[in-house]
Amino acid sequence: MGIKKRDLSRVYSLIKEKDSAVVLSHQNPDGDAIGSTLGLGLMLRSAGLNVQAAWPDPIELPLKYEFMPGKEMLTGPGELRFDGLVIAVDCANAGRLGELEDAVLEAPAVINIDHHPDNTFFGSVDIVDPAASATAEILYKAAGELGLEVDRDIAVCLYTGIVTDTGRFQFSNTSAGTLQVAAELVELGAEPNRLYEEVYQGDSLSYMRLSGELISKAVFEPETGLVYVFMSQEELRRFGVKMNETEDLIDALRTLRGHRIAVLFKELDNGKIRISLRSRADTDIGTVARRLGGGGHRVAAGYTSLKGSFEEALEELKGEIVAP
Ligand SMILES: [Mn+2]
Repeated sequence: MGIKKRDLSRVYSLIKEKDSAVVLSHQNPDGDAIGSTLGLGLMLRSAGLNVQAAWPDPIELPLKYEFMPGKEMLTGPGELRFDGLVIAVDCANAGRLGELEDAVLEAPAVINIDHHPDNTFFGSVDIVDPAASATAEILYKAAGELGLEVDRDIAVCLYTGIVTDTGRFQFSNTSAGTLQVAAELVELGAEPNRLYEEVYQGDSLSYMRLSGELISKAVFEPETGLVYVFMSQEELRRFGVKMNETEDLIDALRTLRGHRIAVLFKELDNGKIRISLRSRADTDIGTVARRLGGGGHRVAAGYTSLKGSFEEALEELKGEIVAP
């Protein structure tokens, strides 16, 4: 499933037609969501549109993404205007837009740009390419056809999106094409080492301590190949860490020899449990996440459990995972 030229030319016309745009992404945005939102926002702003950028509350940027260009476009939910162009990036479905969902679905023109294989095509125009490593990769490839230019700041945003969604070019979604796009972004001014220092050497000491605590209580089950840990609200409070700092926590579990699936159970502030799943290339956990009401990619997926406790959520997950 590639991107259709006809869809790109529809988006091109909409950009020409409108004088304002709101670019939105999903709750708890990761590097690709943030990089795609700000990168596309900057492209549209250079093309002369008035741009607002947002995701569901809390809108504040995680510390390690504070350096991102374009963050001045971020706007609180109450001030967003949905009468111009509305573009959702990196959102598999409208539900991922949280409290912004209704306004988006009622907007006259919604463009949905994404790379999740389970995207629900909720836009008036859908630019969806599951073969792309990141939404940022789609944006870079589509920019020319959309009449948008990529300058240094935009390259920084898009490169950050690709680096984070590919696990620094090491996950199975990294293709030769991904590396070619990354190379072009570096030529445009994205500096790999500087971005590495910002994103991957940007943890707070409290986060590092929390990470150590969680690793020390991680459980490995050789029979199922599961390695998992539960992170509670009490731990976040005790270590003084915000939820939006914990995006990479699951990666700490993935270095274990012999594991098949890494699982992080996070207690949300409303008491529900959010489950992040990562697998090695031969195990499809996207299907598991969809059966449990969530979604994602083959090797990176997630869902929010309807169970009331970690123990029940763990049993529920085990029931869906077939032993190797
Ligand atoms: Mn993404």
